[in-house]
Amino acid sequence: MVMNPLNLIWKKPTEPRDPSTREQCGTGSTTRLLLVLACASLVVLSTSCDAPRKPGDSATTTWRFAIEESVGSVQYEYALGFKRRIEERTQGRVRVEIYPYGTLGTSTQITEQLNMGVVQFAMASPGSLGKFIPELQVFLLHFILSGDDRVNQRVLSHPELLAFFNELYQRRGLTLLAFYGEGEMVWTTKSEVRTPADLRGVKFRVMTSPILLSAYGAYGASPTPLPYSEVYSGLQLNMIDAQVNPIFAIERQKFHEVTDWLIFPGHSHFVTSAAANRPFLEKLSAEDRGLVDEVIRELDEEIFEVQRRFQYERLQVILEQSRGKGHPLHLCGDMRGFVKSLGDEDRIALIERNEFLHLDPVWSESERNEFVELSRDVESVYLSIGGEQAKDALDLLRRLVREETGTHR
Ligand code: 6CS
Repeated sequence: MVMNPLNLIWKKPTEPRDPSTREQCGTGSTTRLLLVLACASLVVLSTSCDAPRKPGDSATTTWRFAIEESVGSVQYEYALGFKRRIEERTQGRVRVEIYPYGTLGTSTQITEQLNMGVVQFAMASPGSLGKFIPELQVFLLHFILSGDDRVNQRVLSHPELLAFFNELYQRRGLTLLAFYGEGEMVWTTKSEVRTPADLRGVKFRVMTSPILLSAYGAYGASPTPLPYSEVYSGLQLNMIDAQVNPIFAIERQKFHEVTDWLIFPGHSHFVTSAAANRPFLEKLSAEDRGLVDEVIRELDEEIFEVQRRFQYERLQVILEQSRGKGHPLHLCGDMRGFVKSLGDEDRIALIERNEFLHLDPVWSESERNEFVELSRDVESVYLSIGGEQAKDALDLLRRLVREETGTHR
């Protein structure tokens, strides 16, 4: 294997100095050494498992799939769906091993490993991969995607969008397989937020992409990049005051235990991508390549339904847990998009039969508009730091949202 340390823009690892540099710098020299050793052993294993097969040979090949989330997450369900189908359809000739978050390092380190071929498949979210493919940060702009999840699903799986971004992935030694949504982004905070004035000075944890710093900076907050694994303790120790993630992630990571408010700004959706190591994919047989494409196509609808079910189920868990522990969460904001995205039965159960759901206050249109106005300035930041094709990416995304809004399939 060629050790080609990312033709991503790569920084020499240094010791962490402050929380804002941690994700890029890794988690300290000992951990880094352990990670390198772990990766090296994966490479050795990978070489021995992937020896060419002769007729009648029963040797199996292992494909490694790293995800940025823990067991029980949307990404885990996606990787599991991939694993089940691939193993079944190759009758065991190919084994898929899933590496949940924490087993191979931070999101940035997972991307490095994908680029080097240590893992063959991985999830790569714009919030972290956007540092290396700046155009991807278009998905981090607020009030850009539709409030309707089905529209977003059609946009994210649109062949034109995939072809546009795949070119950018390919330049980085990766192949883009799919984009998909993981749900509306929700804030958990320690105090009530109704207008940007309430965010002044709030240490708001964001993923590491520069545009997120601008987006939350524009609202008056003090954005603080931190790896996912450090968010809970950061909130607990008051190093940060707030964070943003979809409902299922808040429940999985238990952020609701260390915050008091659950706020629905209705401003963005969590978008991620499934990607493969480019040379690995190019060397696959036509049969296996076709199989990967077939499975990825099937997962588009399956993962949409999974994330939709998780929205309701996990919000219910959060509400019950916070009530049961005598730590009732306050809810506020604008839940229209969130509610619209639920399945019919879940919507009725959430709104009509839910004794725990009290959205108070509901943001007024003018309160919400204050955020909309401030987010406009971030667009020009994106155009200046979003890479050579930032404008093309933004125009394309806007056009597809417009077109798909009028389409019913
Ligand atoms: O906030 C984060 O860092 C993470 N959030 C989700 C929902 N997925 C992966 C990502 O690293």
